[in-house]
Amino acid sequence: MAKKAKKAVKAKTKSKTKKPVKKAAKAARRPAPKIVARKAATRAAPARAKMSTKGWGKDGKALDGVKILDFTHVQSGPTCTQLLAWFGADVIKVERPGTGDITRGQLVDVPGADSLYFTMLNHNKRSITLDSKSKQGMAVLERLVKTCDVLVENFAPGALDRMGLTWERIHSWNPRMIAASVKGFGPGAYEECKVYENVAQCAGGSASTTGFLDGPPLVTGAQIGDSGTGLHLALGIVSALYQRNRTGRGQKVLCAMQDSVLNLCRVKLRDQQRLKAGPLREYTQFGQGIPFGEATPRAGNDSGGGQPGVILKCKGWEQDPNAYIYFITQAPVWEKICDLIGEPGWKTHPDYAKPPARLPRLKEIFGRIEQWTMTKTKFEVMNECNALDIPVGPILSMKEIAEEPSLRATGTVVEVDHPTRGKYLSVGNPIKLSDSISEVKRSPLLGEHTDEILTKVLKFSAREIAEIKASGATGQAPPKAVAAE
Ligand code: CAO
Repeated sequence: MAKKAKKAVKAKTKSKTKKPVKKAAKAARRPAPKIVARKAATRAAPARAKMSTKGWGKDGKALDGVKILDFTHVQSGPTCTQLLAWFGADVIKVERPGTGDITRGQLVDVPGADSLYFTMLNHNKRSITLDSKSKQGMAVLERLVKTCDVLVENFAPGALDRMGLTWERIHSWNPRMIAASVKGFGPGAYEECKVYENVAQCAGGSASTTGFLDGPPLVTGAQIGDSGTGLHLALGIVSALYQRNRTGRGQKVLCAMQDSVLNLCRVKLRDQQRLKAGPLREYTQFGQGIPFGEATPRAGNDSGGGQPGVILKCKGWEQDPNAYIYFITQAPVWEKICDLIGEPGWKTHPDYAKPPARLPRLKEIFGRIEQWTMTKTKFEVMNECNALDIPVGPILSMKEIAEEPSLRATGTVVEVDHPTRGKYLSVGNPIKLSDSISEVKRSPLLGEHTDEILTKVLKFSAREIAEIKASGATGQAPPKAVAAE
């Protein structure tokens, strides 16, 4: 691709030199910024491929041909490389012989089988076992670096350097290599710290703004520190691949977990600055007359968009902990809400008709709406409100999500078969491309593809492979290959 891009740039430069002298002189008289802009546009234009004649979804995958040296473990890095694998990249997961990714053996539910923690984060990858700290192991790594397009890692700060894989070394072995890292913090006071999910949630501003005003800070169940950072990193990698098409060289990509969490909490930094202009009127505490402090407060279940919203009980709440619905009193549909709950008088009453008048009465208003929602199941509320464009959100349990037919139909929830653990549910690719269809393939067994990678990807000879194995660099003999489903 880069070759094609170079050719295209060359061709354009060539045709320019052939232009008549008159035109060139005229061009030279134009204001400088225009010329600069035109030059930049020419330089940035990627080579255009001929349009495919194959049907949608039948011409390979978005990242076909991209090889990833996947040096990731636990959750943040594996989320990123799993996404890239779903888009067609060949992801080669390098694991320590014997144990592999530590999550293989964490939170085990089927003795002897890889945990769901591991299997649900490592679909569509191949696994090679390699002791990167041995001489032969490093020789294999060198070949991997020279063969792959991207190296992704989320070791503790400095671990890659200690292994001998400094950026300078990687870049000298393969100047096209993109080296992507997840770290807990960016450069600064905390850069040496090891970081896990909840540490990032706390340091990124999520915990201080989550929970109720009268309670302690709370972490959220969504793994915004790990999976959230993996998502950010994947975008960085794809962008670097795109830039490489033009520049021909790789670059470093860094995502700090603190930064990624903060990026997802940007509305809270928005509110921090709005505090200077006075109290945050859309927060429940404003209507309750509770003064604001110096920092963005915990907002309970208030909506971040400025429309009053709360979680209300629905029919069956006494037995079912998830018989609740999120209800937003969005201004444009206020009159429909009044009719629906049997309070048509509120449409014109000065205490209820306009949003500012409602603010000090939200407790009473939502109490009245809840009297109505408690007479219906959350799905009945959803149906009745949606018919009127009133935004509501049923609180779905993981059980309900696992059984939801529409999520199965779109491949967002998939059933996967695994040779040692049997069938299990997983979350498929949440990003749908119409011309790059994702299939979810089971995660690899530890070292399952060691031989295949040494032979077919890295092209080591039989004698070299025997030497590598004899040195112990790949650990014990890999398990018998198991037929892919
Ligand atoms: N062969 C030989 N050694 C290997 C190896 C291999 N194939 N793979 C890893 N190792 C070594 C590393 O080189 C490192 O050795 P040194 O400490 O001697 O440099 C060692 O294994 C441990 O790596 P680590 O420090 O990354 O692992 P840890 O369990 O101590 O820390 C974690 C885990 C996640 C806290 C840390 O990796 C980290 O902070 N990562 C960045 C942030 C991150 O991704 N956090 C999210 C984790 S998910 O919640």
